[in-house]
Amino acid sequence: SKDEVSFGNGPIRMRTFDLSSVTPNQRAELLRRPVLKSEEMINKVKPIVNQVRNNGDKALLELTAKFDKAQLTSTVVFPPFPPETMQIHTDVRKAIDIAYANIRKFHEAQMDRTTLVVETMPGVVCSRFARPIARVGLYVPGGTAILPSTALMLGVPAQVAGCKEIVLATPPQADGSISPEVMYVARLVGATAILKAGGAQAIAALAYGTETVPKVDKIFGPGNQWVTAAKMLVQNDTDALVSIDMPAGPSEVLVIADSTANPAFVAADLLSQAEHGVDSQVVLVAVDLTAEHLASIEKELDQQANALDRVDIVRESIAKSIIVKVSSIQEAIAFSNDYAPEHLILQIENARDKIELIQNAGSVFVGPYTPESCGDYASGTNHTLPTNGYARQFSGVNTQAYQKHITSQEITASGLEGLGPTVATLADCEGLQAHANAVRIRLNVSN
Ligand code: HSO
Ligand code: ZN
Repeated sequence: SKDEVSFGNGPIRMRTFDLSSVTPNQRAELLRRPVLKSEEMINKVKPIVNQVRNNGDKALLELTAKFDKAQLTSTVVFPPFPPETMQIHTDVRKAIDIAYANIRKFHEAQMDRTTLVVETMPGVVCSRFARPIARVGLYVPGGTAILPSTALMLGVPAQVAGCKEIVLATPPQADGSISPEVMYVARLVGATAILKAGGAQAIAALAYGTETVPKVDKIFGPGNQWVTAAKMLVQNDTDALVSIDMPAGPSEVLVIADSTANPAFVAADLLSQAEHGVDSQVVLVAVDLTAEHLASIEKELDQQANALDRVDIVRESIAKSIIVKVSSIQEAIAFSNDYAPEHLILQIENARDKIELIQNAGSVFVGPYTPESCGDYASGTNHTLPTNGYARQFSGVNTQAYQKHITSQEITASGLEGLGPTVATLADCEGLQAHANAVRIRLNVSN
């Protein structure tokens, strides 16, 4: 099966399948993601979430000592943040500033500033307008990499949408500090509080609030299985009254490459996703490639992988990754649409013309000079995207995810004369007399 692989010390290579010779069951197997065991995880996080919910800051401090090895006396930091907590290298600051500007530009353009006004019948005017979600929580994972980029991706749309409270949660180092790059971004995006906590305990604190942690209305951001399970749990608790951006799973890329693809570029893109974690999902769909072309991609993959600091992670994720051979672009895109990848990279001839065929993907990277890394950091698009096949029904994080829409209607006396009988008839039909009365009482007055 697709999951049975070993991680020896041999060449770092993917397993190859020819789509023309697999059975429908095998094809379904190739499209499958690792099982997330969400129910089991939700049961595991429940005690942690309840602990924070019942004991607030005390529980949060205990859990942070236990899981992050940090002995804190307080778990929240409010602005202004001390300058020494934001000291970063000049080159990094300049890079963050450029990324911020691009992300901001793209996310400002996404904001819904319109008021929709539609007269559905004479004298019956319906409208719709957006308002920011007042209080948002942004979860920036810790783990094997520090992620100021995720702080940007979650914080910029919150700032642009006009959210009043922006609480950024991230696990502290053992010394109790937060990475200065993340702190710098927190200030840039106007975070109103930093929560020094991670995992399910951070999600619980954001959902319910504590003595010091402000409660939020919606929680955004990626995370491990604990974080995801906690988000799903609190979302279903009407006492918490909180929503979430989307369910998250391990990060993914699907690259479609044809005979025009540069083997080194293809290999580099596969590896950029593979280095995220041992559970990263990496798929190469090879469109009618010669054996030599495929061999040079595999050679590049092995060579580039061995030169990476994170070679051990890559060895594991690449061993679980697959090459799928197909004979046409149509077949390739059909497979990709069924897979619904978080990231889709098109290293094919006339890539732009093929976009209209794409039905399911979080974000698309078009042509040979568009590596996923650019979207991960700085092109302007968001990198918090649906994984696990959820690109079928979810969009990535975007500015409108920080807004909600209100509808409104205004009806004139003569408008009600036109519409009222319809409403009264439907109310009678449902046996809801008071509804019908609310119309008839007005029609009687105006007559
Ligand atoms: N590729 C990740 C985002 C990221 N990459 C952050 C680098 N830093 C999301 O799938
Ligand atoms: Zn990445």
